[in-house]
Amino acid sequence: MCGVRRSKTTTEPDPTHHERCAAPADRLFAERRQLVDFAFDERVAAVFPDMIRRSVPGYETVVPLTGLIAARHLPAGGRCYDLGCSLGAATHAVLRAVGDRPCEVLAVDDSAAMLSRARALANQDGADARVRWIRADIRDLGLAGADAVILNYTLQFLPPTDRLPLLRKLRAALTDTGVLVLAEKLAAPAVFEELHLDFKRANGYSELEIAQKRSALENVMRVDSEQTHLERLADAGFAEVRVWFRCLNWGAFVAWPKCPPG
Ligand code: GEK
Repeated sequence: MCGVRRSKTTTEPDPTHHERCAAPADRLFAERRQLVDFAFDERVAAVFPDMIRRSVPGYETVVPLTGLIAARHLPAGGRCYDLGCSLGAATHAVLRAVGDRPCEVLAVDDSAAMLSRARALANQDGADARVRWIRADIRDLGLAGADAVILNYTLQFLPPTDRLPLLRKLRAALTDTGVLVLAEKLAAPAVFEELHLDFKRANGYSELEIAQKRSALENVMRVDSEQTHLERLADAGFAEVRVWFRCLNWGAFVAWPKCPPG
């Protein structure tokens, strides 16, 4: 890989961020309720760490590895964007992976509830001056000079027609030695969909919770296949795209604007 740096680190989840995020259990869909579209509001933000850990197979592996990938591309003084940062898990993974190296992490989310919790969590032991928490719609955000862009589990919430324009914007904002990390739920064979439901059941979600959440997400989260992602990233101008993680119907991609991996 060209223009990359090594960092001394581990693939364990960040213990401090992990502990700080000791969130109440997600019971949002446990009682029968009137169907409304899923929103990243205060109720979701309050249980988010528990919700995402019990719902997304591989999340606890993808987050620290995302930090390692980003850190390899961040020179001293480099800039990383965490788009759809929620409570800042990937941002903390990047900081952990870069150690003391100076850098700038711009953590962006359009949910006021998520961002205020992210800020509060980050400030618990004193804010890291390298992070800026920004409330914005990532489609309207001006980006430049990006050495790493993280877009984990967020593209799937944009209207499909907005996805390619966003990826083109990210490609244009990345330096030649930069990297995009993209994680998503994927359209996949029925057997993986079924196994994903088994994963949720094994993590304590009831049939009612699973069914109600699925209905709430129906108009909000639309997933693409692995092939669609690969083709769209190429269309957006990335020279090299690889799948670096797959677990059932979830996956993560790495895309390089110019320099193919070594
Ligand atoms: C993690 N990356 O923990 N602009 C800005 N933010 C948005 C937009 C938008 N247009 N649309 C959605 N979001 C995180 C997890 S969660 C994934 C990401 C999930 C934000 C939204 O507010 C939410 O915080 C995040 O994207 C998606 O690794 O909950 O499945």
